[in-house]
Amino acid sequence: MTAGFLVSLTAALLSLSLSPSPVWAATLTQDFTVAWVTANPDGAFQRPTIGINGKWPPPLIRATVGDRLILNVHNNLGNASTSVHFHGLFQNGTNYMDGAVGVTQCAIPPGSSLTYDIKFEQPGTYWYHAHNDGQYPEGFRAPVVVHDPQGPHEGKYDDELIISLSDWYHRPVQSLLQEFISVENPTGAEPVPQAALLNDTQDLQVRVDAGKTYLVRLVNVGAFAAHYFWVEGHEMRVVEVDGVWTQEAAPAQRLYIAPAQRYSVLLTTRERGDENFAMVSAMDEELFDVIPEGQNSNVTGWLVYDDAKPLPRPKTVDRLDAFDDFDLVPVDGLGLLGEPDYSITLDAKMGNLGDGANYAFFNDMTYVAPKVPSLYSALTVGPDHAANPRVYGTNTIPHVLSHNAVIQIVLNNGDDGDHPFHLHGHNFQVIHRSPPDAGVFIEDEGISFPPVPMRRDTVVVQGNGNMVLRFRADNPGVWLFHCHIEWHMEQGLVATFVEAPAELRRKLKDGGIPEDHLAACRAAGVPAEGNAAGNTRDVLDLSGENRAVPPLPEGFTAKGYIAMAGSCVSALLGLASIAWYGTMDMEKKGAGGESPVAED
Ligand SMILES: *[C@@H]1O[C@H](CO)[C@@H](O)[C@H](O)[C@H]1NC(C)=O
Ligand SMILES: *[C@@H]1O[C@H](CO)[C@@H](O)[C@H](O)[C@H]1NC(C)=O
Ligand SMILES: *[C@@H]1O[C@H](CO)[C@@H](O)[C@H](O)[C@H]1NC(C)=O
Ligand SMILES: *[C@@H]1O[C@H](CO)[C@@H](O)[C@H](O)[C@H]1NC(C)=O
Ligand SMILES: [Cu+2]
Repeated sequence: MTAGFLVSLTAALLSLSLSPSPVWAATLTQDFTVAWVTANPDGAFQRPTIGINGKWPPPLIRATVGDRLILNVHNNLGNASTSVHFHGLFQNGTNYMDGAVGVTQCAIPPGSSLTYDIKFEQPGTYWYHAHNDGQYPEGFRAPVVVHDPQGPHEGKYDDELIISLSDWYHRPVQSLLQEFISVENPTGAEPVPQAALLNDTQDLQVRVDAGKTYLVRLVNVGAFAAHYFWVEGHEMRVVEVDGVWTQEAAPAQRLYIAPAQRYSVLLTTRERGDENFAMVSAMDEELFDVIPEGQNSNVTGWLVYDDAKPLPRPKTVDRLDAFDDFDLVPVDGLGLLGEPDYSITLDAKMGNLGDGANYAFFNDMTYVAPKVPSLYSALTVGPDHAANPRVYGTNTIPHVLSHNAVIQIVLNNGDDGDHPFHLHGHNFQVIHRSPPDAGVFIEDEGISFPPVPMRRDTVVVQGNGNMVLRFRADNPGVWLFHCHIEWHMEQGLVATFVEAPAELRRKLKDGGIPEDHLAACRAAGVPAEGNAAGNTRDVLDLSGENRAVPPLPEGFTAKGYIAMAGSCVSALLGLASIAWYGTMDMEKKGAGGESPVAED
């Protein structure tokens, strides 16, 4: 077992305090030296993996509400920059600790260090991961548990178990990315993981006692695959979803957990402990374009009542169905937010740009990180300009939100794949979610929203379906909204919400950015002021900003690329041949539409 670090239950102290200003019950200090190690969690392949302090998996972090963690991160990777994001923590007033490279900080270059000051103000199940360059599937991710001595389900369980689910790749992310976002992969088929892991192993044996109730915290720390999770012979009653305590739900046989999602469930063991039970995590194979030969998308673990008894093989399930989280009711009873002050429609789709590679788009725009982290732009372009989306750059897909406004996101998924969308700095009410293939959201009398909607920070929109989310813009900061499939994130399925920039400036005293964060920018040669292009004089002049690859030539279709990729045996496809093919296609078809994104 990896040594996590444990904090004594000090929240009682906190709740006794009458002071309105936060009193950090306990302050932990932890050093993370981030470096390559080798690991072989599926027993099939030794691979370089990102470890912490010489070990993999990285340590689980446990704290109690009210604790604070000073995390000193030293980048000893040698060949990669890094960062740490605490997924699901709102970072209220500490936007610069959010860890998103290009948004709230510069990447920590090799040889540099940076300190995160993390305040655990929310109870629940979270995780931390690198937030740079598609890096976390290299192994830099682990669960975070924030205990809640006053939690609504205290006393209902005897013990707690934490289990991560993940997918595992044998090849390094950077080489997978090179092949993935490439003219040779015009359809954008995602890299398929080699294995599934339960708690970073394929031999998980969870010792339990008969006749007890466990709070089981499940967190998907994977890159791509959603998992069906079940325990044979046992039911699960959901009580937490993404850090939100819910009323105890009806017993579920099976959960569907997409990357970045968390559930806590109550699981009561059997009265007689004379048998062991298989626990299965099955990656959703519908997400995979190809299933490589020899692929086993399932991983089995066991609830072990008796070491002397055999570990049974799991039974085959004919149809994988799962618990529907839509009707979960938060214990706090927070009602449906009223009519939105601002509604953002995001039409998501995948398509090709002029280099023939496949990208992801919101409203025909693909995300490209700015030269200056967006938060630093918000703080340095001057109060008037900070509210102008333009200064954050064309390809950051910026939306400026007014303080305390009710924001609605209508997400129309024009792609046939599912996408787990995540919002930093908030959770949102999921007020509508269509079945697959429902098309775009159309508001009419037929649709009613739940009075107390389920709230979470990562939610799956179905293929060619839609969903509607609401939240209050009560956390000034710059927050990403993105698909949590790491491959899609790298394809640009990301938007930037600049929330209450004026209040943000006021809230972060003295400019707010810690000196070591700015030092990381200097060490990396990244500008830390001005607009998205690093222009400090005329912040409305974006010349030189990072832009996406230009669109396909007019009239050119993705089919052309697919045909081309199929017919060209040579891997040496230069731009010349692309231009040639594009011209041919145009002559045949005449001028096409205006959309920079080709339909497929
Ligand atoms: C960095 O080094 C590691 C360990 O040797 C290697 O696995 C990885 O592919 C390297 N990454 C790049 C981008 O070169
Ligand atoms: C899963 O791994 C973590 C350490 O990473 C450990 O603390 C935890 O107890 C493990 N869970 C189970 C059920 O063994
Ligand atoms: C994984 O589990 C599912 C559900 O039982 C089953 O349909 C599938 O065949 C399993 N895959 C393998 C490789 O055993
Ligand atoms: C952030 O803190 C303010 C109080 O300072 C509070 O009103 C607001 O609801 C908080 N927002 C979130 C998302 O926690
Ligand atoms: Cu996605």
